[in-house]
Amino acid sequence: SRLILATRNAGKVSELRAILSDAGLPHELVGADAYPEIPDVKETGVTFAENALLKAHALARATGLPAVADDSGLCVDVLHGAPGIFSARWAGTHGDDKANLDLLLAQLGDIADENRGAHFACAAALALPDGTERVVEGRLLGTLRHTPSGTGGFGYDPILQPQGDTRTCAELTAAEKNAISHRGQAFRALVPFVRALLG
Ligand code: ITT
Ligand code: NA
Repeated sequence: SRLILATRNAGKVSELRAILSDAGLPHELVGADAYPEIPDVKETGVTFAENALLKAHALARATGLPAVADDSGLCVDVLHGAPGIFSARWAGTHGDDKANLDLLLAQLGDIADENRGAHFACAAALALPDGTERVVEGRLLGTLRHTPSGTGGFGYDPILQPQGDTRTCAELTAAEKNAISHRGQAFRALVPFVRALLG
C-alpha cells in the first residue's frame, strides 16, 4: 500500500526514504511531487507539530491515502528559539538555504562559542483520510560554527555541529546524520503508529 511523504523538500524526501525503509516499513513511499495538482497548504500553525499535522492532513484528505509530514527547523538559544518555524524563509525567500544560513551567521556575528548553542527540531505527523492523527517530535542538540563546512545534507547542516562530534551535520554521511538527527528520532518514533494504524 501507498504512504504519501507530504513534503516538497528534496533533502527531506531522501532522508525520509532512508529512515522509513531502514525501519522496515513495507509501504510504497510516494513523494508529494507525484501529486502536482494538490496545492501546498498554508503553514498557519505556531508550532512544528501544528504545521506537520496541517501538511499531513491536507495530503491525506486530497489523495484518500495515509500521509506523513515533517515540519522542522533550527532553534538558536541566543535568539530565543528563532528561526524556529520560520527556518525555511528566514531571509525572505522560501527554501533559499544559502541566504537563510548567511543571514543567521551575520546575526550571530562573533558571539563566542559558549553562547552558540542551538538545536534542530522535527515534528513527524501521520494523518489518515478519516482524520486519525499522530504526531511525535525529535531534537538534535549542538553548537553553531562561525563558518560553514561540508557539502552533505541541506539547510543549516553546514553550521550545526552536533554535541559530542567535531564535524558539522554536512560533514556526516547520510546514514550518520539519520542515526542521530531530529528527523531520524521523530520518524523512528512514528513508525510504531504507522504499523499499528496501517498494518
Ligand atoms: P515542506 O514544508 O514541503 O516539507 P520546507 O522546506 O518548507 O518543506 P519546513 O517548513 O519544515 O519545510 O522548513 C524546514 C527548514 O528548516 C528547512 O528549509 C531548513 O532550512 C531547516 N531544516 C530542517 N531540517 C533540517 C536539517 O536536517 N538540516 C538542516 N536544516 C534543516
Ligand atoms: Na514550516
